[in-house]
Amino acid sequence: MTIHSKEHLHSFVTETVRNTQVTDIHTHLFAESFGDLLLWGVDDLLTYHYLIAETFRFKPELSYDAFWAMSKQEQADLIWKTLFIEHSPYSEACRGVVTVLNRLGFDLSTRDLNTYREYYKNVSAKDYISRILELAKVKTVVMTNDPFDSFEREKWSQNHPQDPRFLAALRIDPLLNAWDTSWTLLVEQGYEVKPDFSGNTISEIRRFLNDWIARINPLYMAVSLPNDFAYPEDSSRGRIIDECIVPVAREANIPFAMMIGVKRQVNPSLKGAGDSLGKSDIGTVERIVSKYQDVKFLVTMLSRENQHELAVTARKNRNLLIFGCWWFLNNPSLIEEITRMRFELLGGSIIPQHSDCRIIDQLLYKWDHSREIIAKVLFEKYDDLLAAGWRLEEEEIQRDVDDLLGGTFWKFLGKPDPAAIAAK
Ligand code: HDL
Ligand code: ZN
Repeated sequence: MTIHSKEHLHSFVTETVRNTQVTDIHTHLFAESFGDLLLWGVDDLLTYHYLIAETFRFKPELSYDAFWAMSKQEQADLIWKTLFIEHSPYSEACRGVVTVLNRLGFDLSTRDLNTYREYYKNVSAKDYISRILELAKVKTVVMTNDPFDSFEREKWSQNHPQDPRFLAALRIDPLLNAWDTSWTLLVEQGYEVKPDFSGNTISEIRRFLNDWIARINPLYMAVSLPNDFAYPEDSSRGRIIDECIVPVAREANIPFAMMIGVKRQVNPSLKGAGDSLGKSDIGTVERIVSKYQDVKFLVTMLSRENQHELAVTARKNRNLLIFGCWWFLNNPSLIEEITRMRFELLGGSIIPQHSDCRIIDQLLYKWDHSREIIAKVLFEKYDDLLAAGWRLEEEEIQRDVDDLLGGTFWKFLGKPDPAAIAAK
């Protein structure tokens, strides 16, 4: 149907973005078969590392060791008291918890954490996963799978039937960022590698990658890289990228995802909350993606200052697909700024958002909050077209939103969207 009015346009765009199922291309979630690797429920929600960092800011007298010695429930109680009772929870990570509890139908007027906990005593992980995916309208979750994690390796070796809603991504940070120690982990797994790359090391690293690709069928290989990541670089990382990652990605026809800009453990006392960021050199992205134009690259960068140049670099390289407002950028003001800039520079050839969820409950807020912003900016862009006399059709807007929320990702992979096929 043709859209003629601003009001019709606004309601159609808003409802379409709110109701279109999404492929969440980067998360730290796991299918139920991965056991304790899957985090869910209000205590996991409250002990999210974002909230731990924010709690310490109001607790100068609290020793890090005293906090880490607490039980998860004791930590959650302290976080709830500090961030939700003693202060209003308007930071994005706090508001997210409020959104989740509200969407689950809890009575927020009581602010009684123990009442909320009661619900979780009577629900199974299996049922809860389905409830959250349905409420959040997330049809596919891409996991972060770590071949260097012995617990996760054991889970894969048990050959559980795979939940089709949870697909894999092969995460290889130790291989690229800590070769001086990770080479021993490959030896432990039966690969004849040497720290000095002598012998069959290069072919054995490729065998390691190909074995894991065969085992978990990842949609892409991924790595997070420091803000001082350089390329080309005469280093183990530079050599493994050129001689292992790129040829394996090419042969397997899967993208290499680079997540650039992390400063790991700037405050080790905060543990998982101890990472920070730094502005990176866009030249590294430019040189890698332009050198290997027959290989596909997914890239997200952590610094706000890198976003404009990343979008321009994507204009120059069709084998580069940029994604998400990652981590410290996943806040309404920055999502709006970055999404508007990307729509203006790249139209729909982007993946505007991923959730990065660690706790499955978070899908409710990370997607609710981002959908509102994507809809707001998208409406503006369509409204500009309407004002310029362009004919707008509902079917075409639905097509565009399907692409933004997963279609562009699957087309970039050169694979059909399995959830779309299953839904037919
Ligand atoms: O390296 C990554 O994938 C990051 O997303 C980190 O996991 C980070 O701790 C995080 O959870 N960001 O949201
Ligand atoms: Zn992540």
